[in-house]
Amino acid sequence: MKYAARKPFPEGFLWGASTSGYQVEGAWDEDGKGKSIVDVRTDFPHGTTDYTVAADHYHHVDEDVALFGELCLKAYRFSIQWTRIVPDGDGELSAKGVAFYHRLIDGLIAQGIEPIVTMYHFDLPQALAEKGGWGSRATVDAFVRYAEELYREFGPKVAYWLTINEQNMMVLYGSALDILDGPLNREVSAYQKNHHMLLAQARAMSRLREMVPGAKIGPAPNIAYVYPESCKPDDVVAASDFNAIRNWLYLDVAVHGRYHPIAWAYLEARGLTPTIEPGDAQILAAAKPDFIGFNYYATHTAAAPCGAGDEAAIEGGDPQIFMGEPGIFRAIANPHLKKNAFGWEIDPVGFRITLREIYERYHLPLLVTENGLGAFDEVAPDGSIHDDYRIEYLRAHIEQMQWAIADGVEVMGYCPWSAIDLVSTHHGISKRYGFVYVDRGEHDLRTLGRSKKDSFFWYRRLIEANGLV
Ligand code: BGP
Repeated sequence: MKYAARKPFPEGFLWGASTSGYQVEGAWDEDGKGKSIVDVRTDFPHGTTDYTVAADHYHHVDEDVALFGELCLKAYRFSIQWTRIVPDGDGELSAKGVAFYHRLIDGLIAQGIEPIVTMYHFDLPQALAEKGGWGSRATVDAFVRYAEELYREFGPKVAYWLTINEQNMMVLYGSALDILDGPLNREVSAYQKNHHMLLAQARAMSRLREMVPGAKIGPAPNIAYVYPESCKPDDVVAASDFNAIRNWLYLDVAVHGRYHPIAWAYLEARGLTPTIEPGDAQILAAAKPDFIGFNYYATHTAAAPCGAGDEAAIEGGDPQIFMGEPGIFRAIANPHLKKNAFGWEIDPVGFRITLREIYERYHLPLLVTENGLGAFDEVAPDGSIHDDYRIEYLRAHIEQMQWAIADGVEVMGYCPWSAIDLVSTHHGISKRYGFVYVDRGEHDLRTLGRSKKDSFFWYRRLIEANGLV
């Protein structure tokens, strides 16, 4: 639909920015922090850096929060590292780890920035992975206990909580990136682990209700609408199947407490249905999110499977993301979309479509927890960073989000990835997303100094105007 005029963003809209603990903090073994599965990873693609220093946010926290204040952020979405709070995942708490996040949260609040806490962002404690990881129900109990500790400590200060970042990406591609259980526990199916994570999420949502009345909580999957390659009915079925497997499986359980029928049929056909124990259905049904958080980077396009080579990845795209599945769908490069420097498609209109689809299905307010452009930024001789490509990307997506608001979609906030440069999941530090530049290379740590990119000043003006200017 085309409208004559845009609707303004609502008052109190949460203009924010995102990071995750292990990608930004560094100090991976300081002050009693335990190791997580990402800390012990060694096989980095393209010879990129590990996460030991990252953006060294742990040692720059006051400076970074001051920059976020200067950026006029209304919200900051970050993750707490489980291993900073409970070093071995289910034992003693670390007082120093707890103190670090109090310092961060207090700093944000002093700047008038709403903290939005992700409880879990790919960083399972290694000690738990060694005891069975997400394949074991003991990890569900450990997660719930960790969540309770977070609510007890930070509940009085934090109004918005996110359970698990990109659970669907962990299940679909986690073994390729070692972000599910690390290289361990591969004998347990990813869908059994998924079921355990869904239980952990449901119990954590229910405990927040009891422990911090008034606080709000939601899931944070990566949702990308899947287009059919053509109007050929078989292509439409393939797209619908992949939508169910990739997107709705996760949100249906989070919101309705039951598995999506097509996703369940897929699990049955593949012999992948999880063991569901007595009481699980009640746990899932009892939990209700207040909002849906989701990460959006680009849509997908699917064609009917053709029997051979369905699993081939799109050439030039990210193999972990643009892969088909035999008998289900073939991944297609969308000829109508541009690509970024890493072969990822760029689809702002797909953002509007994705917002509309989620809202139509679930009728809950939406919080965009990630969206952004990874690029090779260059520092000019005078120290400035002219990232006009990032401004263009964000502007186009914000514009489409505003059209979604005109469509009647309730959007409560937008937290692009990332507040500050950090170590990317796929491409190290060279693939930058931040409004704030961090002076370091893949293996040369340089000064780790901070500087503001052009997008910093642009985003600040936008926030001050409560929308596009
Ligand atoms: C999401 C993750 C983030 C972040 C982002 C960008 O999947 O939640 O942690 O890494 O993708 O991906 P990349 O860093 O690979 O460009």
